[in-house]
Amino acid sequence: MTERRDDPGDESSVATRTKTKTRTQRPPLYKVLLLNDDYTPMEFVVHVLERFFGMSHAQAFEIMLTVHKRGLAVVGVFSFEVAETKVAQVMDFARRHQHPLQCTLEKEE
Ligand code: TYC
Repeated sequence: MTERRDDPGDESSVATRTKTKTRTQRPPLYKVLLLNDDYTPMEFVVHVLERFFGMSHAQAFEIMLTVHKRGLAVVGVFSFEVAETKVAQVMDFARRHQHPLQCTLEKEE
């Protein structure tokens, strides 16, 4: 006699039933970090934060001071494409004005 694994009366069919696990897939996010240096003027950094990160003057000034005092700060969290674009825009703008300002991205855990 042939054993039928899909026979509902057969105990083995219960154990082999597939459970579908639904996991919500979040797209990875990236922090954009601004780094301190000794040469970039404070007003230039404030302008960068207003121009590329849509901050108010007060907000931009506060973040600039955080970077100045602590060495770095997260200035925004974005998708990879947006984060990469922000970094490129800041680095290009700083380079064109001959300031050594550094901006980088880091994947969020
Ligand atoms: N440390 C700079 C100064 O004293 C100011 C500064 C702030 C530079 C933030 C870079 O990301 C920076 N002129």
